[in-house]
Amino acid sequence: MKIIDARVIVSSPGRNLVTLKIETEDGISGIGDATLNGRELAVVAYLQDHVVPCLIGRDARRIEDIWQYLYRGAYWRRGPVTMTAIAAVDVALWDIKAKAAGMPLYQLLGGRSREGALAYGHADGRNLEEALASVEKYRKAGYRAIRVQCGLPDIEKVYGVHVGEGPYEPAQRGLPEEERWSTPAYMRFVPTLFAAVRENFGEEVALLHDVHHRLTPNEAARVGKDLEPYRLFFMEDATPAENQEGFRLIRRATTTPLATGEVFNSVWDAKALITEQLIDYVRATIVHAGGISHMRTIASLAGLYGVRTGFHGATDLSPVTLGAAIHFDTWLPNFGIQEYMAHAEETMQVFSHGHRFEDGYLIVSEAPGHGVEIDEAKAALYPYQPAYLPVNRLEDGTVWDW
Ligand code: CS2
Ligand code: MG
Repeated sequence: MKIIDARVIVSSPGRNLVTLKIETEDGISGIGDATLNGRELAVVAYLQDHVVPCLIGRDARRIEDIWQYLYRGAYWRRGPVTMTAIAAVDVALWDIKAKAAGMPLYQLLGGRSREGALAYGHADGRNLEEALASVEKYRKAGYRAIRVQCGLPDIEKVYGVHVGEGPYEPAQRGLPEEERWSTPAYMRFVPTLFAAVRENFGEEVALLHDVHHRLTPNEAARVGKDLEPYRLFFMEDATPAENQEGFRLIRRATTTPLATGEVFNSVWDAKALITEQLIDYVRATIVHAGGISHMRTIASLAGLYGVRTGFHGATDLSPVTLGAAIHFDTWLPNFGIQEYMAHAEETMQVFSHGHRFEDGYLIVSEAPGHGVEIDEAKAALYPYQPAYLPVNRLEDGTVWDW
């Protein structure tokens, strides 16, 4: 089954998205997501200049050999650009193999382990009143798990709080915007937020929160302790996780479940966190961590240590990643939870899929492959426009983690 063509499709339906399409001599094609928010063109160049020329003529059935060729053969291994490019190839090849076998991807991985993947939605508000109203909206929509993010008094823009209509989109056209942050204001407010949510919505709904890398390990320990009475499903990205050992300090201080890893791109980023059981959920995801093949490595290691997956699922991961993730979630024994942000209407003009949200769960597509397709003609209607994530600063101007 020779690869006869591989092309990179850059499109901006609602936001910049990059898709790799691989075609074989048998007439079967597959697609993979290659989107790296704010650095899209770096992955486009890596694929077009250094990967695609090496793919033509190879056997599309040799997924593992091609993965090893692109990983070990690059010499300069790991990193978000390299591993996103490898992921796009990997997912497209798994899509092709499943289509050739005439089965949905989850069957090829090992079959169903659950009826549906527990999903969490994003409730948010500029203030406590708006945040509570947003939680109510998600409860009425049938979500069993809800992430809650809220603005802070006197802070203009806070991660996870959208302004205006349409889904939350942190990347803004043009050069990076700068935002201001106050850790003390945040640490004072966040227990109040979850006390109010529990008071209004009771103990049953699973609550999640994304700290978004902004605390030191000791500050994270404090917030984890302060949130214990509200029994979160997980507290995410409490501190920048390149300092894996920093989580030892948090773990010693609090029983609030911890999740991290959406910025990870290989198993090596999570090895200590998993083997020392410093986290409860690993958030690395298919598009940025080397595809389905490498995510199986990460998820299998996690499973040995009681760590479950909690795939990152923001709208800057294309519908292709969401589709592939739901297949992976449906199969994986140590699945935890799937982040689910609805993509913009424009995005869904370009991509089609067969999965659905039902009673708080994501139900996988039964179509052969991962079930997601791209309409290249419609994709061409949305040209790329530079857009960047914000840069964060403390109130004294110090650059901080966004
Ligand atoms: C966030 C993301 O969904 C999440 O948990 O951390 O929205 C993240 O900010 C974006 O994916 C960055 O591109
Ligand atoms: Mg996050």
